[in-house]
Amino acid sequence: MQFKLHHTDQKSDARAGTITTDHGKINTPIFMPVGTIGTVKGVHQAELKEQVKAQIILGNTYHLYLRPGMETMEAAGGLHKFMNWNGPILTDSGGYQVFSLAHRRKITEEGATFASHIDGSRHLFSPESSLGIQRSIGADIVMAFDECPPYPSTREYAKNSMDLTHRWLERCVTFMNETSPKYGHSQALFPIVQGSSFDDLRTKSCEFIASQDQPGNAIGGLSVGEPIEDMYRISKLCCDVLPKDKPRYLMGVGTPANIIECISRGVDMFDCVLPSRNARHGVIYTRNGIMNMKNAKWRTDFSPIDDRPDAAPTSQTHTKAYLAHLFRVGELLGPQLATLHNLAFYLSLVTEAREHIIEGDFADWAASVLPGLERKL
Ligand code: PRF
Repeated sequence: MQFKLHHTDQKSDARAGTITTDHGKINTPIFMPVGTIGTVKGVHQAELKEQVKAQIILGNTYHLYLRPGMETMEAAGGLHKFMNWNGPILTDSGGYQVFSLAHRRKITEEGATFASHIDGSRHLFSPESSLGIQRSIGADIVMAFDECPPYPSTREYAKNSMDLTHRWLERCVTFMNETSPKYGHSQALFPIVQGSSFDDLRTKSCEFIASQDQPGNAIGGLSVGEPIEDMYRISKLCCDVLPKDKPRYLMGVGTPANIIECISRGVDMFDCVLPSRNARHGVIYTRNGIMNMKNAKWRTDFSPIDDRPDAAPTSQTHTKAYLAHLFRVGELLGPQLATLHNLAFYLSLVTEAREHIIEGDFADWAASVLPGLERKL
C-alpha cells in the first residue's frame, strides 16, 4: 500500500491524497461504506460501484469469523471473491465489536474472551488470532487488535488500556512480519491510537503508534459518547502528532458535519454505520438538511428525493412522496433507495471536499455547506 499526499489546505489541516492498494486506488479524503457481514446491507455490488461510487468498503472480523467462518472464507478464496467485490477492503479487528455485541466479555493480557451473540459459544480473540482471521478474509487494510475504553473512563483505566493496546500492537506487528498474505495481494496494518479523552495519553499513544512505522494510522476510542468538542479536539491533537506522509483513519465517525469538521482537522479516512443504518429507518441526508421519510409531510411532496446531479440516480428519478409511501407500507425498496441515497450522498460530499482542497478554497466551501448539513427538514 502506498500513500501520496497531493495537497494540504492553507486555511485548515485538510489534505487530498491517494492510497494505492493491489485492488485499486482510493482518493482521500474518503468515506468507507460499512459491509459488516460481507454485504453493505441492501445494496448489491454493482450499485455500490456504479451508483454509490464506493472506492473501498469495510468488513468486520468478529461477524465474518462467526459466520460464514474462516473455513468457508478460505474455500471461497477470501472476501473479495466470496462477495464479488474487486475493489479495496478494510477489516476492523474484532475487539470493538466484542465489546459492543458479544456477551460475557473478559480482557486478559492474552486477548479478549467472549460468548457469541448468535449462539453463546465461547471464543478468544488475540492480536495473533485477529490478524490470522484478517489474513483469511484477505482485506487490503487490516486493523490492529485494540481495546476501546468506554466513555467516561478514569485516567487510570484509560492509561492501563492504552498500554495494553500498545503491547498488543507489538504482537500484531510481529505477527504481520512473520506471516504472509494468503491470496497473493498485499495487506497493510493500521495501528490504532487510544487514550480516551486525556490529551497527554493521546499524545503518548500517537508517538508510540508512529514509532511502529506502519503504512497508515487510525484514531480509535472517539464517537463513544464524549462531547463533540472533545472529539474534535482529540482528532486535531492526534493529526498534529501522527506522521503527515501516512493516511489517518478516524474510526466510526460520523455525521456529514462531523466528517467535514474532521477533514479540516487532518483526517483522511472515515467509516460509519450512520448513513446505511439511518437509511433503513427512513432518515435521509441532503445538502439542505436531514429528512425523516416517516414524517407525514413528505407523502404529498412530488419533487425528486434529491435533484442534484451528483445524487444517486435513483434519488433523481423517484419522488419524496414515493419514498415516504414505501416506508409507510413497509416495502423493501424503501430501505434500498434510502441506503443508496445516503451512501451516494456521503461519497459525493467527500469527493467535493477533495476537489475544494485541491482548488484551494476548502475552508470557505466547508463553512458554506455546514449549516445545511445540520438542518432538520
Ligand atoms: N477501535 C476499533 N474499531 C472501532 C473503534 C475503536 O476504537 C471505534 C471507535 N469509534 C469504532 N470502530 N478497533
